[in-house]
Amino acid sequence: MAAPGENLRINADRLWDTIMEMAKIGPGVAGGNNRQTLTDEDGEGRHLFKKWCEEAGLEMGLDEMGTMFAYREGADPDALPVYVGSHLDTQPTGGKYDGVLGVLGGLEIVRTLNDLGIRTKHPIVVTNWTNEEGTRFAPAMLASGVFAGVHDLEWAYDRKDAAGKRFGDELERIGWKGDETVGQRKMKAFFELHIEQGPILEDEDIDIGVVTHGQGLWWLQVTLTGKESHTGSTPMPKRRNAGLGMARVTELVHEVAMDYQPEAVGAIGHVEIHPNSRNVIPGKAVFTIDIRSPHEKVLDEMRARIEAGIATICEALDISFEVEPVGHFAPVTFDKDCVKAVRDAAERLGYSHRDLVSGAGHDACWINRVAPTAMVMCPCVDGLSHNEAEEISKEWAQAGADVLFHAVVETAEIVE
Ligand code: HGY
Ligand code: MN
Ligand code: MN
Repeated sequence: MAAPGENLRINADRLWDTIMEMAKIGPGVAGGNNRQTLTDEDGEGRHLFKKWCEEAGLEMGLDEMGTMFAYREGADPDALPVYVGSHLDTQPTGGKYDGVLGVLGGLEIVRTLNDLGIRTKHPIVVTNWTNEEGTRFAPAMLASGVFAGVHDLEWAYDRKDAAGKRFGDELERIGWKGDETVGQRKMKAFFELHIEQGPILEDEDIDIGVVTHGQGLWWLQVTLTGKESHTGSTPMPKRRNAGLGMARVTELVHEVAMDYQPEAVGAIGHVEIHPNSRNVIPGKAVFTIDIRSPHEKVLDEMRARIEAGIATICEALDISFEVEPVGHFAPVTFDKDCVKAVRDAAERLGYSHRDLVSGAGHDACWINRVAPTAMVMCPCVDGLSHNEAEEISKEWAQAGADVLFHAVVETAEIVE
């Protein structure tokens, strides 16, 4: 396949302005975004993305999970399309670039091809996957998981948020439930551009992460049940303190992850304490453990050690426990040819690059099961993400989008 000329580049100013325009929807309180999945703000962001896609001559498809597929014709309509995208939903205290850079980077590819009057043999489809974050409705990467056959559609519709609202009902409420069967689309390849969400590229002053693998993950929801009682008049030996249990499990998760350094991480991010009153000993604690590693064996060992530790902690405190896996994916190895297209593009364009294992999960991790897939990463300031202070430079966005452009266009094959 003829590679695009090294002078073929995207329009960095237009990409940057488009990202800043999207950032106005669902603003956070500290400069980032709160555009959680299936909220009115998510719906508003979808409408804006659809408007831009239609202005670029794309035809919008929508599946039963609300995933958006903006289709650009190819010279050969029977050729399998090349898909490119990520997600527009954010964390409650999210940044402007997590996910958004990958969706709007895909749109910028189309806009640039339109500017240059370039046709490709294979159609190109810019994609916005519903509920990548999993913060309002667990698990993460929900729609791409249904698309890849990992989750059943009805099971996904039944996921509930903290207020007890169903995913399926909320998708209907915001008016973004499509008719297309999830997963029917066949892809020649899928590419995703994403900020690194870690410090490696910036620390090493490298422009591009060529993502060869993604680490695996377990999300374990733990419910500890003790007994509510007065914080003043209940003698210490008689307490059944679920809050203390949660604190000890939090320390346990950290210690276990530290035993497998540098190839493991672990923390507790979501916590609900009941009744959460200043002078009541917590009778119940519900929280989610997030452990990750590039190695399946490490991941499983960590899980086993943590579950055994929870039993020991609860016995000592006379509290009961339940552990429910609410999210999991095995470590991912991305497609060698797609990874090579990314690496060759960075080389051709003169961007410094290095192979990288993704610390975060991405829709690409599931789509890799049903199509040849690879990811492009760019640095982010201090490696910070899932924080409103998340920041990248326009140059980093340009480097990432240029490499994405070349990888996608080379795979879609330019028609002279
Ligand atoms: O959890 C993750 O890794 C992703 O940000 N949803
Ligand atoms: Mn993301
Ligand atoms: Mn994220």
